[in-house]
Amino acid sequence: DVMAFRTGLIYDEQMMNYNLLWDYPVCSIEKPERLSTSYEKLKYYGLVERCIPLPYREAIEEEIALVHSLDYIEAVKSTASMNVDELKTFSHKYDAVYFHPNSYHCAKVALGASLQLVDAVMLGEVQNGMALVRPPGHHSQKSEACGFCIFNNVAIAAKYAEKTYRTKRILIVDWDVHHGQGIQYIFEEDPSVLYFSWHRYEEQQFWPHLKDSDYSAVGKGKGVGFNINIPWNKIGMENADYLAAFFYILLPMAYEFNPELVLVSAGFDAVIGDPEGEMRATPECFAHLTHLLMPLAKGKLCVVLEGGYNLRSLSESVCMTARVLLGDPVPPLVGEMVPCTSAIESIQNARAVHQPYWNVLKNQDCAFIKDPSTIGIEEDGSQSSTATTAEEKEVTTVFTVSQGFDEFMDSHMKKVLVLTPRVRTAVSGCGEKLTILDQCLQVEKKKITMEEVGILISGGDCAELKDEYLLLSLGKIFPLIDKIMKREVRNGIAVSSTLSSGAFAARYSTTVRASRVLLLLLGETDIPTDVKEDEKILVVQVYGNQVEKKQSKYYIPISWKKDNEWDGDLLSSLFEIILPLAYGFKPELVILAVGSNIRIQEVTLAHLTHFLQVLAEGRILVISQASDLVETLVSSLLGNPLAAMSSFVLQQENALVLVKLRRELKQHWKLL
Ligand code: X5A
Ligand code: ZN
Repeated sequence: DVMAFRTGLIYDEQMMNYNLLWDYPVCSIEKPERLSTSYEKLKYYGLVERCIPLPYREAIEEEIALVHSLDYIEAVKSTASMNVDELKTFSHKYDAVYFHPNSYHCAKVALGASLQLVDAVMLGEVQNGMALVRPPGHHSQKSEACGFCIFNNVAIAAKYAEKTYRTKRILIVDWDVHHGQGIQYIFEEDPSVLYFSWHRYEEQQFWPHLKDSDYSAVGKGKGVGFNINIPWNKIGMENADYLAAFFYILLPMAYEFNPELVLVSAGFDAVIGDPEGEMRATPECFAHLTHLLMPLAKGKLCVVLEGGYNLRSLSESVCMTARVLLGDPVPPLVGEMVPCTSAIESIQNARAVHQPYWNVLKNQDCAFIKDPSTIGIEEDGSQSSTATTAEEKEVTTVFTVSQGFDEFMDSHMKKVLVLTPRVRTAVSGCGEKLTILDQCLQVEKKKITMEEVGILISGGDCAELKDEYLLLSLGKIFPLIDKIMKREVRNGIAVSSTLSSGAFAARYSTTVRASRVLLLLLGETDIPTDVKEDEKILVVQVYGNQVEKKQSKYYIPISWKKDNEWDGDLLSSLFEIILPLAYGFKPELVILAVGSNIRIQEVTLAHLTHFLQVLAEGRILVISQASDLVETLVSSLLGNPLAAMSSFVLQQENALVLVKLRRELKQHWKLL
């Protein structure tokens, strides 16, 4: 299996050889066990042996100098021969950082490891990878250590990639719970690096207490628009809040930016149990975030450790991230998926302040929210069901003190344990012999009778049943659904001459243990009324011609006003409507039915297929009306890296369709 060995892992015990030598409470949480525990957990889950071990190296001065001043480098170098008193004095010149005689060496190894990872990914030796390093980097600045950070590993990695590989656009995603102000300062005037950070802020009450961490810091000079801050003004942010930030801000902007490399400043201190963050994301949230970043930059993704101070939360989250890098299915998120009022306010304000710089935001609803108490109240004064308040969240605390954190984690991690079917992709009757089909399981078709299908759709409006092609298609589709629902295969694909087979497939799925099915149809076809009304089936139909269709809770038509080249529009609707809706609906199976005469590119369909695999533990059935799309769709189902989209625009007329739809959907659905 080619894909099993695609993820590089860098770790070296050397980076454990420094620690705090005096009493300094703000720094006591940054300890060597952060690395060893993470690595042990990776071994425990059998993930280390599935990765390609990459050798570390020490960074050289020239590389450190890509970001830091020579004076600062000299100063750090001099710490190697200091005694404890000198180290203490030196450390206290900076904010929340400590030095040890071995710090300089470890900082060079941490940076060297990050650069090795960039090399391996850029040279195609691995598809993606993770560097488990300490000290972390994102707070350190040109001439300053800060917040446990000495050299800015990720910022230097970006400069290094630009210099070595002539990379023109790099996205840095900083999902650490602290603001990587160091990275912001280094790139704030640089349009070649898009920096995204969310962070605990509490209206500047939280460390490092900077006005620069607010959403208003959008970059300067040529770099204006290329710095995205999402300040969290409340603690207790949950999975839904983080996902909302990805769907409504990061993903649309990242697609428009079209990076050639993605670097993650991967702190795991936004996870439940972390003493610094006091947030409540669960480890599998990072599986989702990782999966959502993989379509960018042709899959060139480097994850570099930053913070994370609860050893259990840290190590479980590291494992979740590594698993998804390796291509494993993404575990489901448990609990209600509703972002809180305060998170929505921050996200909305970040959208508003960035609206002038990004086309994807141009024709959307992006008003500033000045008074948080008005969120969720419609213009007519009615209360919308969108948000819970942070106070409401307090009530739904995920674990109780009496139960204890470890017990909570034990039972939680059991709940999100996902089996990986041995076979990834099954195909049935996909026509021509493509070599890529050799990597798939070929499934025999079944003979399906009119009667068997007739019971799935009631009433006499089933003229299509007389269509022998429909029965032939369903003969290919039903066995695939059986295999997917029995966990014998992860996903499947069939060619069907008729798009309406999607509706029958969805209905059939509900008879074989799929309690909820998301049916996404691309193209024009009539959907039987009882499928539209079936609350087990959420139907989203996206099509190019302007036929008005009546929307209901479980049937959502998205009809583009401008019906040519709706690639960007489709992905925008995916980020801002379909995925948020689906996360709330929690399907156990996704069916994607792709019509033959839709005006979108193959590469866009590959991206769509990747994103839909974030749902339902990757259980997806693709039905394609056109057989020439099979190769691209199968490749995406197999988890292969995706080509970049040639352009990404949300057309003005279609942005208005989304705005209107989102307003209407608010009546029935949350997370919107
Ligand atoms: C890398 C990181 C946190 C520093 C906190 C200081 N640093 N109070 O998470
Ligand atoms: Zn942090």
